[in-house]
Parts: sequence; structure tokens; C-alpha cells
Amino acid sequence: MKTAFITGVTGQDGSYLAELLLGKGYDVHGLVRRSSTLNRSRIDHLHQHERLHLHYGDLTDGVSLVNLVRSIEPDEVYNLGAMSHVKVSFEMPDYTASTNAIGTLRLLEAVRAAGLDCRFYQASTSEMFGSTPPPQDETSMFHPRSPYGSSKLQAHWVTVNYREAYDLFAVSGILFNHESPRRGENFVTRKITKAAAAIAAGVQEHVTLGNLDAVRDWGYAPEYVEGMWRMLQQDEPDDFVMATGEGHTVREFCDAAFTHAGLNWEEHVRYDESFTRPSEVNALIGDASKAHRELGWKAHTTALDLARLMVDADVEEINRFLAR
Ligand code: NAP
Ligand code: F7E
Repeated sequence: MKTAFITGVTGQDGSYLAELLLGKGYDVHGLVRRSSTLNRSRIDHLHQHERLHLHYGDLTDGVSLVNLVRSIEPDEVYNLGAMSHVKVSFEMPDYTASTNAIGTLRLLEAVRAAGLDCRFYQASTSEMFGSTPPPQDETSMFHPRSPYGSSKLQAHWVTVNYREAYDLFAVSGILFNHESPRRGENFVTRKITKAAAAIAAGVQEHVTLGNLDAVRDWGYAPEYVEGMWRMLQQDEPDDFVMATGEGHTVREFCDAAFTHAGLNWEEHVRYDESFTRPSEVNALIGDASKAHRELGWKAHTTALDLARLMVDADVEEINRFLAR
């Protein structure tokens, strides 16, 4: 039986990955941040699982990482913890770099210092490509456009360096946007699907958004965590892009979500400049042929299917809330 250690286990991807690994018989250890209220709603349903173990720690606290890696002795580490909101990273650049860039270095160093035979997955991102025009693949140039993108680029290169310098099985998954009903409510897809459900239920009138012209390659998160796991099961460590290969504007996502809720998006969406960014990433569309060829991985859910399934989940949630 294998043991995995997941940072970011309380996040969207961490919760799906924990489910996947528990289903495969792993012992799963997750890092949780201390907060004044419990922040575990995405893994509440796993709480009683006898093979899930949660530990307090933080990517900004190297001591906690050293102690945990040493005591857990994981076979696989998945570093999913991050300050993951691009717009917020402009407001908290120092914390973003400390968590995402130096946090990754701290965790890699904890693994190296423990001298374990342990595989390491780094949650890299299409935001590292930034202004490089699509389609982007593993050979495309990096040109990040935010403190978030830059911090992830440092984490990416330090992961590559630990692989080359210390012969660590360390890999970087360069994942394009992936969403789900568990997506944080201030990312654009969830903000739209939640608003569409609330407006259809008559409890909200409009939603305020920023740049509707941005193009993103939105996939479905449970499919992407399967790809992360496959990356750590290879004979040799390597980096992979994961994406659907389809690009859509925020406007098109709005249209699909509102139409599915029986609404016309143009009657309910307002513009507010405060939701725009000091520098924007205009278009991200990934080419995941290498992952298909070498990992047998492929995205199946398209952005417009995703909009519909997220609206359905948000309609169910609001109906449950209103029935209370
Ligand atoms: P998410 O829902 O925002 O989850 C982030 C996780 O990191 C949460 O568990 C959060 O804890 C934890 N975290 C934040 N700061 C931390 C710190 N200082 N120390 C320890 N843990 C900390 O993000 P996600 O969408 O699941 O994404 C997972 C990873 O993939 C992230 O690294 C993200 O940057 C990267 N990524 C995401 C996408 C995407 O489209 N989803 C695409 C490419 C890459 P709390 O629950 O306590 O906040
Ligand atoms: O923005 C535009 C916004 O915040 C998508 C993270 O998971 O994926 C995510 O980063 C687009 C941008 O995601 C609003 O300007 C318009 O062009 O949902 P988002 P993101 O910035 O692409 C990457 C791959 C990650 O790695 C990140 O961790 O939508 N947009 N109006 C808006 N965005 C938000 N959040 N809110 C709006 O009101």
C-alpha cells in the first residue's frame, strides 16, 4: 500500500485527488492550514475515512514541512497548496511568492533532506505562458503576467532543478484551467454558474464581471487529478501539459451557463473595472498531445458541458438552501 502526502487537500483539486487515491487504496495524508473556522467543506464527506489523515502545517512554515515529511515518509508528494487567485496575487505579491515559490522550495528541500525514495508532483499552470500566443505546449515560451504566474514559474524551475541536481523523481503538471462544482466562488466560471442559478431562483438580479473577451481552455477537475496521478506512475520523470485544446471566451461561458438556466445573460451581466487585472492573460489554449501519447490521458468534458454541469449543481445547491 502506498502513502501519499497532499498539500492543498482542502482545495478543489486536493479534494478530488484525495478521493482518487483513497479509492486506489493509498494512505492519504493532507496538509491543512490553521484557521479560526474549519475550512474543510470539500473533504467533509471523507472525514471519517480511516486512511485519511490530516495534519496542521503551512507552506510558509518550513519546520512543519520538514517534520511532516519525515514522520509520514510518503511515497508520493502532491504539492497542490497555493495562493491560487491571479487577481488577488496583485494585492498580495509577497505572500503569493512565499507560499507558491518558496513554499515549493521548502517542500522539495524537506523531501531531499529526508533522503526518501519519494516522487514529487508540482502543480504548475498555464499562467506561466502568460502572453505567449496559443496553442501552448511543453515547448512554448514562458512569459507570466502576474505575481501568481511568476511565483509558479519559479516553483516550476526549482522542481526541474531538483530533478536534475538531485535525481529526484520530480515532475511538473502544466495544467490549464479546470473547474467543477467545487471551484472557489470567486473564479469566473463558478461566479457565473452560481449567479445564473441564483437569478433563475429569483434571489439575485445581476452579476458583475470584468473582462469578457479573455479566452480560456476550461476542463473538468476530476479528469485532471487522474492525469496528476498518471504522471507519477511513469518510468521516468517528465513534465506534461494538460488541457482540452478548446478555447472559449468568458462571454461564451456566460451564454452557455445562463441559457442552460433559462436566462439571457445580456440582461443580467454588468461590467465593473475592479474585476479586471493590471496585466491580463488574453488567451490560453493548450496542446496536450504529449500527455495523450505518453500517459494515455485525454480531457473528455468540454467547457460548454462544464458550464451546464456546474449550473445544475448550483441549482441543486440553491434549491436545498431555499427548502431549509
Ligand atoms: P484552490 O481550490 O484554491 O486550493 C488551494 C489549496 O491550497 C487550498 O487547500 C488552500 O487551503 C491551500 N493553501 C493556500 N495557501 C496555503 C499555504 N500557505 N499553506 C498550505 N496550504 C495553502 O486551488 P485548486 O484550483 O484546487 O488548484 C490546486 C493547485 O493547482 C494550486 O496550486 C493551483 O495554483 C494550481 N492550478 C490550478 C488550476 C485550476 O484551474 N484549478 C490550473 C493550474 C494550476 P485553504 O482551503 O485553507 O484555503
Ligand atoms: O479568470 C476573467 C479574468 O480567475 C479567468 C486559477 O485556477 O486558472 C485560474 O486562473 C478569466 C480572466 O481564472 C471576472 O480576467 C472576467 O481572464 O477564473 P479566473 P484564471 O485567472 O484563468 C489558472 C490556470 C490558474 O493556475 C489559477 O490558479 O476571467 N474575468 N470577470 C474574471 N475573473 C474573475 N475571477 N472574476 C471576474 O469577475
